[in-house]
Amino acid sequence: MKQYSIAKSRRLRSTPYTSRIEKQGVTAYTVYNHMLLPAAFGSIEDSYEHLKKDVQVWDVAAERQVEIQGKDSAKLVQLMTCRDLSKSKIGRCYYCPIIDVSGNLVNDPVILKLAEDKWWISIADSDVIFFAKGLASGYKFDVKIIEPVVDIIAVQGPKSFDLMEKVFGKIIKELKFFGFSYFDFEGVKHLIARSGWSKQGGFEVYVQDTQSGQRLYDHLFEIGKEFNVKPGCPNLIERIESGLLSYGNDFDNNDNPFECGFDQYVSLDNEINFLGKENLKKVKLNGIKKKLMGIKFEAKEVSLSGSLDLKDENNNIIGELRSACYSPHFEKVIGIAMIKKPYWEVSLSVKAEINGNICTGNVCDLPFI
Ligand code: THG
Repeated sequence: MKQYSIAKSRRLRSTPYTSRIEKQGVTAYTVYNHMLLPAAFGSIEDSYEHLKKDVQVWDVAAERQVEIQGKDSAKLVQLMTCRDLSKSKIGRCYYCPIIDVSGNLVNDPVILKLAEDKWWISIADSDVIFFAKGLASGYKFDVKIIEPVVDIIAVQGPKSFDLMEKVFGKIIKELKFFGFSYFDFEGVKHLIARSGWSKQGGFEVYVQDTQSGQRLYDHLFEIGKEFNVKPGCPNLIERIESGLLSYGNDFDNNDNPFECGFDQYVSLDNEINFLGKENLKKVKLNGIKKKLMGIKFEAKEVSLSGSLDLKDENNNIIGELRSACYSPHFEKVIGIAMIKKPYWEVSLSVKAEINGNICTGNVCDLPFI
């Protein structure tokens, strides 16, 4: 396949770590929240094997924060998400679908409760800040909304615990999954959460002091040799096998949370008040007509640059393939697809044209592993 370079500009924002990852051999970028997000350092299969075995440091500054502060901040945050945050605690992260009036998804961020009146919405790739500002103005909320200077470094993989202990001490291993606290590096406090966009374990450092963050980035490589630390990035294979969904790829503003399997994050029957609640009640009553499922194909290679029609044996279109990769674990191509009712049977046989060849596959449940 012919390769193209990406034209940089002010509009396509760099990160504080861009010059470092370029020295380290980044080979592909994607664009996420109008910012560079590394997509490969050479072979993604090699990176996948390394991520499952050792530890990687990722420039995920493109996971931008929308900061909501002020007297009405809790009201505004709850208005945006269908997840019940009434019992949320300071020092915890919450995976929260953001929903519009129609009940469709706007984003699927991690929300951090920093104080009773201060929240960070750690967004996927859509402009949540304008949605938040529009709501705040329409509802006349007393809030301040900004995109603060926060540039996340993720440390992911089974050896991330030992690497992070070497920098921050034993205490970092006491962090619970989706908890966060503040840890010292060379006299600077950094907010660190036990989270990250892989299922191999790890941490995310929400860097606010850019210079200290850059020193931390370098330090992780200096002291990480014994753990075979390497630069990395969110890995397509690992995230599909693990069932981590991607806004804009697997689902978007034409899909609702029930269609995406987010049922456990939707609360309809209590006191909470969010934007799309009435429409989601109707969806729940009437039932959904499409849903995300997995597909396994008898193929060894795939690269998607859009969605791909899926057909049954009689050539009826049964849905669309939205993400796919070759899975070393299953030794075949696997993918995430939006499947129309009534084609939701596990092991239903499907066809798709992949790289010019008709491939056959079978529907399965998510997650794959
Ligand atoms: N970390 C931070 N910000 C982010 C992401 C991240 N913003 C963009 C994107 N990733 C948002 N999407 C997700 C999707 C899944 C998860 C986190 C962010 C995730 N899910 C866990 C799971 O599915 O097992 C836990 C969910 C839960 O609470 O049960 O981690 O990665 N800062």
